[in-house]
Amino acid sequence: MQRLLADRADLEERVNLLDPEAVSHAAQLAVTECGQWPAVRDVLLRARDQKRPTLIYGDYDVDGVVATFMLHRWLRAHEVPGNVFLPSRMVHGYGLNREVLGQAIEHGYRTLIAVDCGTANLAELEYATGAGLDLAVLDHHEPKSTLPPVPVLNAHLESSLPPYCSAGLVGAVLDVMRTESGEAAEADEAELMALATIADVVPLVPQNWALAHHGLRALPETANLGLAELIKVASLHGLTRLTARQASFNLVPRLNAVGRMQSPRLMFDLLAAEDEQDARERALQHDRLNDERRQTADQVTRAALLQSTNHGDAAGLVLYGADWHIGVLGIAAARVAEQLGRPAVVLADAPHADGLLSGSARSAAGHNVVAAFEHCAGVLESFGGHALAAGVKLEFGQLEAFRSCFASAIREGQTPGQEPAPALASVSIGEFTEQFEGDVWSLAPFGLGHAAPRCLLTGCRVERASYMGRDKTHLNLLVSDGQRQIRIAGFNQSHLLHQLSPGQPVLPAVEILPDNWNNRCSIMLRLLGLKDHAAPGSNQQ
Ligand SMILES: [Mn+2]
Repeated sequence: MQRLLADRADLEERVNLLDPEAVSHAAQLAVTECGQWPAVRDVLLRARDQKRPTLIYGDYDVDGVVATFMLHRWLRAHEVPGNVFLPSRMVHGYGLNREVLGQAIEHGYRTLIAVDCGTANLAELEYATGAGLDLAVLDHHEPKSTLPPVPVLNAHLESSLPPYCSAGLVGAVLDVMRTESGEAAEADEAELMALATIADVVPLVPQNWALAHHGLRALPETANLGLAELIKVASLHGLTRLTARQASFNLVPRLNAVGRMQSPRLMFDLLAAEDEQDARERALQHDRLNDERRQTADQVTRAALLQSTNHGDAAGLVLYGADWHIGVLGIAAARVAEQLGRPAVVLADAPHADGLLSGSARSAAGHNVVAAFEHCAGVLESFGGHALAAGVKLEFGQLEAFRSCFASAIREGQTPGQEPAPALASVSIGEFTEQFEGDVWSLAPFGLGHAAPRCLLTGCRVERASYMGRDKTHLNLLVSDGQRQIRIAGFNQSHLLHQLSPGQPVLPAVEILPDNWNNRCSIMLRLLGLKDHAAPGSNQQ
C-alpha cells in the first residue's frame, strides 16, 4: 500500500489526522489564524452573551442545511432566541434575498449569520448593516472583487483555512468557541460534517479527507435519530462501516431531494427530530421525494441531451426548457456535462421572478464555469458558485447572447494541460492481504484531491466475464492467479466483453476502493482498462 501511494507528499499528514484530536487541533488553528476571526468571534459572542434574536440564513442543500443546523443548535443550547431561514431555490434564488432581510429586520432580529451563502451579496449585506443588523458570513463560495462589508470567514479570503465546505467551517468555528468556554461537542457532528463534505464534493485535502473519514466511521452508530432512520430507509443499516460511495449515492440524494422538490426545511426537521417515530416518518418522506426527484431528473436530462444536438460542437452548452423543473437543473447539468465531456448550463423559467431564467452549470474537462460567467457578466442578471458548479439568472431576451458568450468563454478559457499518466505499479492478487485491505480502509475515502490507489494486476487469467446491470452497460470480470479469484467491476465497460475469454491471460489496470459487501471491510477493484500484453514494456514496471 505504501508503495502504491509513494508519490503522495501528504500521506504522513493524513496518517497523523487518523487521530481525531489532531483534526480538532488543526481545525482550531485554521480558524484562529484568520485575520477576520476576531471580528467574527465578536459577532458570535454578542449573539450568545446578549441573547440577541439571531437569524441563521442558510442554503437549501446538504451542506447549507447541515451548517445552519449545527450553528442554530449551538445558539439554542445557549438559550439565544432565533430561527433559521433556508431559501428555496425556486422562490428566493441564489444567495441573500433583500426582501427576506427586510422581513428579518421587521421581525426584530438583531443578528444575522449567513452560512453557505452571502460572500458575493455585497449590496444586500450593505443594506442589512445599514439597517442595524449585526452580521457575519461563514461561507466558501467565490467572492467578488470587492470584499464584503461585514466580518467573513471564507477560504477564498483566508489563506489559513482549508477548502472546507460550510458545515466543516461551522464545525471548526464551534470547536474554537466550545474549547474557549469548556463546552462539550455534540455527538453527531462528525457524521454531519462528513455528509456535507461528501455532498459538496470539496477537494479531499488532508483536513477535508479527515472530516469525511471520521464521519463515515461514526455514521452507522449515529446518535442523530433522523440520520439513523435515513440509513434504514436507504437499506444501509446493519453495516459496520459505510463507504463514501454509499453516502453520496444513497444518503445525500435522499437529503437533497426535499430541498429540490419541496422545502429544505424538511431536511432541517429530519436532522432535528427528537423522537424515533417522527424521525421515521420524516425519513420515509425523504425517500418518496427522492423517487419523485429521480423521475423528474431523468425527464429533464433526456430533454436537455436531445436539445444539445442542436448546438453541435459548442465548447460549452446552454440548454433551456421553459417548464423544466427548477429543482433538478443541477442534476441534469451534471449528467449532460459528464456524458458530453463539455461544461453545461441547464436553464428553466424561474417561477417567481417575472421573465427571468434560472439555471445551474456544471463543469467538465477542468473548465471554470464561474470564470466563464464572469466573462458573460454583461448579459447576466446574477450568478454565483464554484469553478465546478454554479448558478445563474438572466433575462429571456439575453438567452442567445449568453449562449454564444458562454461557448466562446469556455473555448478561450484556460484548460489545464493533461498531466502525463504516471506509470502504474504492478501488484499480484496475492498481495491483497487482510492487512492491505485494512490499509485501504484507513486511507479512505478517496476522491478529488486524494485519488484511489491504482495498479496493474499481474499474473492473472480470465476466469469468467459477463454483463452486469439492468442495461448491460457494466462488465463483471472474474480473474484468478490460479489460487485465488478476484472480481473486477468495469463500469460502463461492457464493450470489452468480446475481448475476454476464459483462460486468457489479462493485464487489467485497476483502481482499488474500499468495499463492505457482506458487511466485511474488504476492497473492490474498478477496471480502468486492459493493458496489452504484447505492447513492449507495458507489462514490466
Ligand atoms: Mn456549500
